[in-house]
Amino acid sequence: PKPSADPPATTVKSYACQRRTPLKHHNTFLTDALEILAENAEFNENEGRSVAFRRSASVLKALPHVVRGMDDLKNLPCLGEHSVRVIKEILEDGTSSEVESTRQSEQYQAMKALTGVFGVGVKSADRWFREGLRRPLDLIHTGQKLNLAQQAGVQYYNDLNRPVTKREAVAISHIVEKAVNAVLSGAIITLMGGFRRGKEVGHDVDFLITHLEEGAEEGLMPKVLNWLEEQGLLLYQKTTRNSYLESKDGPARPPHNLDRFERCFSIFKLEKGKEGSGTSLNTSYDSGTTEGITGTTEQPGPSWRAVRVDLVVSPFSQFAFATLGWTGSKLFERELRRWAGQEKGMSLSSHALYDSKQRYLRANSEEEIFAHLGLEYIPPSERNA
Ligand code: 8DG
Ligand code: MN
Ligand code: MN
Repeated sequence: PKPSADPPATTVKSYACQRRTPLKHHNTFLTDALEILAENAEFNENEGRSVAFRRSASVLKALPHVVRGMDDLKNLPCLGEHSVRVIKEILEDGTSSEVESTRQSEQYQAMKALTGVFGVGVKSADRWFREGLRRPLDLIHTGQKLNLAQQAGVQYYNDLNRPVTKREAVAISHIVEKAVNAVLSGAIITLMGGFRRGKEVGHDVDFLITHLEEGAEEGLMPKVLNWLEEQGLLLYQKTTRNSYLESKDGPARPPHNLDRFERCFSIFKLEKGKEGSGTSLNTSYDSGTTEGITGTTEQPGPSWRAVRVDLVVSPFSQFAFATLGWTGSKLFERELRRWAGQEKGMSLSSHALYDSKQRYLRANSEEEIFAHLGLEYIPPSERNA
């Protein structure tokens, strides 16, 4: 057969969970812009608009080439009229006036700064913005009433807004392993979230903890936290039952399963110089002031930093679902649940999958869950939707 004149047009599937999205892609100049608009829509509590921009951006992340002209957008799914207009403007003028004015706007900047405080959501940030507050320190200066999470958020603001490196994530892994092993032998600890998808930095470190022996994981979270507390490694923690979205669109499940599934938002105290022990590399996250050998020189700053850590405990029977649910990205997760519901009449959560007849579908691996959903398996490194 003769080669055709035109290369085949790139086909992109419409759900993010049907396609491969690498961490590094070719269209950051467009996706960054669309994600500013998505973020701004979130600040205005317009979820529909925010998701539309995120879906558009995500499609461009999956393309194997740079978008150079409007022709490159032909046949692409999910690109709404508004997103197309923004893309067109950037392709023609180099920038989008809407994106630039959003970026410069007092509201966007204040909302970004205020929601950048751990424990502060859009609702509080918006109320403070309307009261004239602009920066995290304004919360202190105007004597706002803050809950414990927000107090910690303000106190450790600088550290928590400094990216966590892979090296630091590994150091935290060692601490979590030590803590878990001290209170229960044979537990399995897995790094989740962005680091599992291959990211080199993150805003936090996410862990999933389970045990091969069903039930052995019960009561583990408080014991681990006690141990960490005694060692002086915890700056803040809040444990909750993991009932994420379950009550809204989740299936009926035995209540005892829900009861023992726990999560913890925490802030760890990580000693500087502890990260990367065992290698001669000494890449410090700051201005290069960390000495290779600690204790022999005066440190100009504090000898530790604060790091956000999320811990989740799952019974082994739910481990595959929890693994899939905590790997991300957030959009990938959202699209998986949308696919399950809209295309298969199924119901997926980080605990279970139920088919259209409310029958529980067992799975021992992520691969089995994708298969139940009729999806090609996408490895974590390609879930950066
Ligand atoms: P980052 O920290 O590097 O910024 O990126 P990330 O690791 O992808 O983001 P994350 O905010 O730490 O979220 C990691 C995954 O955890 C994400 O896929 C969504 C999931 N997740 C939450 N909250 C909850 C929850 O309450 N329940 C469940 N099941 N999953 C959640 O963020
Ligand atoms: Mn994370
Ligand atoms: Mn997290």
